[in-house]
Amino acid sequence: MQQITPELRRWIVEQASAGVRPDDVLNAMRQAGWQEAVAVAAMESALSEHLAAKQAAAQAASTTGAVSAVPMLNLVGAPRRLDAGDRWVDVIASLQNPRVVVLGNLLSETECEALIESARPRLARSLTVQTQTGGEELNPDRTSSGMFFNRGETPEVAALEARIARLVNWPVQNGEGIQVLHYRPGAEYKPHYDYFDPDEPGTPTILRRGGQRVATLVMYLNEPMRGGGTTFPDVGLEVAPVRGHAVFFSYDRPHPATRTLHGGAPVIEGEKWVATKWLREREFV
Ligand code: PD2
Ligand code: ZN
Repeated sequence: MQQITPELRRWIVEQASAGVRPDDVLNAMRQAGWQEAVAVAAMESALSEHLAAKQAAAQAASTTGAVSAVPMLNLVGAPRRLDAGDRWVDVIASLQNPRVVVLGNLLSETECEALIESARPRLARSLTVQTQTGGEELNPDRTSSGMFFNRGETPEVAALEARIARLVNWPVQNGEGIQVLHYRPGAEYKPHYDYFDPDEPGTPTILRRGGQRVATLVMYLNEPMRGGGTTFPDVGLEVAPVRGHAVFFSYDRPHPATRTLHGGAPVIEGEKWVATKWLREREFV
C-alpha cells in the first residue's frame, strides 16, 4: 500500500487553493502513479485538515477581536499635503507602529473658534464609558469637561466630518459624534486605550452601536501656553497641541500590542480645547 506523504498533502492543498477542480487533481495523481483509493483518501484528509486549520485561525482572529480593515490616510508617495475635499491638509509626521499621523491645517482658526463657542455653553464634567455596565461614569483620571455634538448637527460639523471621512478613507456613518473637551490648568486625561476592553462585561452592549473603535482623531482647537500635549507612553512620543493641527491613530485590535496607549498631559499654563472623533468598525447608530 502506498503512503500519503506530507509533500503529497501540501501539493493537494496548493492545487485546491489555486482553484484546480477535485477531479483534475485526482487524475493528475493517478497519472503520477498513485492508486485510486490512496489518491481519494489523501485528497479527503489533506483538504479536511486544511479546512480545520483555516477555521481555527479565523476563530483565533475573532476571539482577539482583530478587524480586517481600519481607517487609513493615503501616504503612498510621501505627499506633503493631502486633499481632504474642501481643504488641503499638511502631513507633519508619521509613525508606523503604533500607526500615528500628525496633521496640520485640518481646521481653520475660524472653525476652531466656532467649535469652542458652540461647545462652551454645553460643557459638563467629562464622563467615560463604563465598560463594567456599558453606562457612563465620572472618571478621576479624566479631569476635563466636555460635550458631544450629534453627527451632522450643524453645517460646520457636517463639513468637518466629511473632510475627516475623506482624509482617513472611512465612512461618515462609522463615526461617533464629535466630542469637544476643555481642560483647565492641572486637568489631564491619564493614559488609556480608546478601544473597549473585550474582557469587561459591559463591552458587548457598547459594541452593538457599531462595533469596536478602530481609530481616533484628536483635533487641537487652541494652544495652551505650557503642557497639554497628547502622549504615547509606549513609544515616548508627545504631540504638541497646535491650533488647527490633529493627531490620528488607529488600532486593528482591542489589545495593548497595538501600542496605542495615550493620554492628555496635564495643562500647566493656559487652557486646552480639543475635539475628538472616534471611528467605529461599522455604522454608529
Ligand atoms: O485631549 C487629549 O489630548 C486626549 C488625549 C487622550 C484626548 C483623548 N485621549 C480622547 O479624547 O480620547
Ligand atoms: Zn483617548
